[in-house]
Amino acid sequence: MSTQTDLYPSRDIEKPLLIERQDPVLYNKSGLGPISDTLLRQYERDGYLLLPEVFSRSEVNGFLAELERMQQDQALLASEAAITEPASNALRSVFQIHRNNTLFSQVAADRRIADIARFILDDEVYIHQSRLNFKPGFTGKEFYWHSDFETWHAEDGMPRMRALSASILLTDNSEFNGALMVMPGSQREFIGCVGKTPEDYYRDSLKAQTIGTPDSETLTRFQHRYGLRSTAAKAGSVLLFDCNLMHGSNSNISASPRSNLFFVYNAVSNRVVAPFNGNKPRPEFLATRETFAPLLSPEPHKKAG
Ligand code: 6CS
Ligand code: FE
Repeated sequence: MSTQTDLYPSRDIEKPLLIERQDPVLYNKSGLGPISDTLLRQYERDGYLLLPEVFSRSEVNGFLAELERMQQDQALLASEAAITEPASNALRSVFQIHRNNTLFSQVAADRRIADIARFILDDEVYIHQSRLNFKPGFTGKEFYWHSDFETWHAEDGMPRMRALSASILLTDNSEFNGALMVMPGSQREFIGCVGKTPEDYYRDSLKAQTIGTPDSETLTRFQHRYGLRSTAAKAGSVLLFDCNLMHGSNSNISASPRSNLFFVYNAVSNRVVAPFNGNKPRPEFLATRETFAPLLSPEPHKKAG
């Protein structure tokens, strides 16, 4: 167990907990960011922001070509970073694409996203986790309701809520193919979840998660309090969302894949420590620890002096 005080206890608790967030959502409130203050305040209020068509059609086509190449890459498919669906051999996710793939490592550092992450978190950033989610037509299964931070805190030792995810849509995400659903505003409360983490739980959780997901009673209260929203959008759009936003997505029984890139930006001051669930750390392909390196930022826009 980490020697740091645990502000957000979960897993090894007797009943579900509700804890008020102890950290800002928007760390830099100067209003002088790479996007408008209105959008930043919307992010602060809702815990997410959808930026339509940030990447062009031709950029997206390049990403899709790379995705298809990866699906044929036998060495990659045999590696631990490739996760298949729970009941089939269909590819569900490939992790650590910011290190294993030249094109996607460039996307991770692309200033259209990284600059916003640096501003919101008011720090230099590094990639805590990256993945390509395929959610293929017919076979792509759901992601149950969860807060990412709950897992990164308990299983990876991320101390504070000072991280955000950017999901880059490679296909149109719609109501039919399992677009992400969110509870706007839910980032302001942390739900401690009951259930001890089994060792090497990631082998199961990356296919279908149960431990670290909230109980139905608390989720019901959350849905009544915050409501549900779909984040359906066109390919090339970017969804930014806070690490503690409650979210999930349905199975894809349509014929159209829902494929997205996913990069987690964490503040360098918020590097992971020992996991708060007391288990050994998860492997590097899921959570950057040994290979920590700040993303190169050209000319820092940071505070003067
Ligand atoms: O275990 C994890 O780190 C991952 N699991 C989920 C369901 N979402 C966030 C993260 O990629
Ligand atoms: Fe998630």
